Amino acid sequence: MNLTELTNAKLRAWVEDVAAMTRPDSIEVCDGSQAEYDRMIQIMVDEGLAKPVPKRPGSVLFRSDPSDVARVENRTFIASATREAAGPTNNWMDPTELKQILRGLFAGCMRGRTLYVIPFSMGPVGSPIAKIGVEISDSPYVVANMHIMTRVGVKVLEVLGPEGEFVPCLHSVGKPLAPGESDGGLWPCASLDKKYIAHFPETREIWSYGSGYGGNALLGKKCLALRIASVQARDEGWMAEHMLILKITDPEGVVKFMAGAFPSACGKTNLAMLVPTIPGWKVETIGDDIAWMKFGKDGRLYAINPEAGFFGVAPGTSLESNPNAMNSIDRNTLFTNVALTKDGDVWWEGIGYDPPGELIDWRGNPWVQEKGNKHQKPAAHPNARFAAPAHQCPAVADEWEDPAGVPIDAILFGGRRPSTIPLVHEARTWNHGVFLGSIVGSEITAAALDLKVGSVRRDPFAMLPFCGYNMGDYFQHWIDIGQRSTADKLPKIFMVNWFRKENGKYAWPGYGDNSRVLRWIFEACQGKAKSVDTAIGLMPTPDAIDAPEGVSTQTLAAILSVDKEGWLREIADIRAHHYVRFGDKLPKELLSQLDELESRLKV
Ligand code: SAT
Ligand code: MN
Repeated sequence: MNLTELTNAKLRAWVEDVAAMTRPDSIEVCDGSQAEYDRMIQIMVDEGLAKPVPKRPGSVLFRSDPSDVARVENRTFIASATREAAGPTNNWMDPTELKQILRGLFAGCMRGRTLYVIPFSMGPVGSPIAKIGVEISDSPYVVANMHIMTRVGVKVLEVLGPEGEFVPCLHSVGKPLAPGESDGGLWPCASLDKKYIAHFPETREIWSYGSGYGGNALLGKKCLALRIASVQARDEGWMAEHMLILKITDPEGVVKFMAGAFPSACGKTNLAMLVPTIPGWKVETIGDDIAWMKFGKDGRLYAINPEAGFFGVAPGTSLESNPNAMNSIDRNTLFTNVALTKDGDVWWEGIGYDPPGELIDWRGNPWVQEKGNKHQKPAAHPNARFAAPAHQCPAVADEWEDPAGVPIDAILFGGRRPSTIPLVHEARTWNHGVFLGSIVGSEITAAALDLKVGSVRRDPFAMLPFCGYNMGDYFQHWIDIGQRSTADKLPKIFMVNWFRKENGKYAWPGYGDNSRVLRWIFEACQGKAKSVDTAIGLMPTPDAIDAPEGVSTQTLAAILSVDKEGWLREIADIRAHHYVRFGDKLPKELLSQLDELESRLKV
């Protein structure tokens, strides 16, 4: 499609302004067709930027620049009008100053390249919960990935119409080409100090320069669906959360929906695609990373997955850890920074089998496994990714594209906590649940970093890198949401911890056995769970959860008990190191939750 076919005047004017600034060789409006996707892949294969993976039909591999392998949090900015609006957990820059720097970088930056206009919908096209964005990018890698991760093209322009609102998302790899120059098979990007992932919350704009990778470049994901959407959600009375969404069905056919927030590397994708070890139970996937939740007329919270694909970490993914993910990526998948086998397949550490002979590693060099050499550099980058369409997941739920969303029965919070936090406990009230979300964190071991044992890196609601405004105000927003409905309709809130250790070893097997905990949560939602009231909240009775194989009754009892001393240390840490950061933005309700918890523990 070309520019003249854009009927939305605001969109057309924006594209024209950007083109005048960035000076691309040509402009293309993406229609979202399979032919367009295939053409993008072909362009990159011809350029030497993509390598076919013949063992997985329709799949290709990309090797990024070593400086461009992950999100860059110290180059990510929330440029709100004031520093206070961004809050203590975000990098703030003055919006006028930042725009000036960016205009300088964007000037002429698309020379020698095509400017792609990518209209996309976050959420099923036309859903009342969905939002439209338009990304301008000079990267065919971004176009192809956006085809998988979002809904792209003509159908989105139709919903947008001549007057509709969209979030403008401007992206460039930041590497203009001189006449006759090409990328020569090398991943284009700018040096680290020139990368900017910039958000302007008041004007709902995203400007991303210099990175081609993942959350820095696929602007619908973390930039729009979390950072900008969290601001819109605050203003409009809904929620944009870093949460998986799953559907769970009991042997009688009763269905519940659960959403869960966990920091990175805590197994969100695995939980969303879990294969239960308890007979007769079924878990199906709605989403693995982001949930948008709005109140329905019935006072319940309805969630959609705004994405259309999975952008998962490859290393560690195997038929054992996550068969549904493995079966989702056997075709039509874009791999980035994994290793390639001689016979045309991908390989990574933790795929579940040894590499079949010599590989090409993620940097493009020959690589032979040196068994027993713990210092050998990995063949796949630890943050190597797959992007696969969600509909390819064998466990995807029928409702995954329901425009109305699914009613959420339970919200789970969790992190990696070797001690203190039990396997599961239930918040007494909504505000108690908000308290639990606000203290989410992962424990740092003395061995790993030279920090005090028991010190915790807090990642409230798993939103630390993704909240587009002051985290104290975000806590308040959660409290306000609880005022908008009644306890019988609001989701019940739970904290889980799959990572308790005993004598240095994991006390709980995790993965499919987490279904045993989900069953108790399910029963709690029905008011049927065997529970005891404790100082920290409601907990399963000793016989409420069946011990999986290899877990003794004593161990299970230990991870289901209240560690009084541990919690008192936890409270002291929250007071001294966590809550103080938010100053007078900390909602008084959370401070009273902390005080009440402390006094309950001290009796
Ligand atoms: O690179 S992404 O931000 O898309 C993935 C992640 O870091 O969670
Ligand atoms: Mn994530």
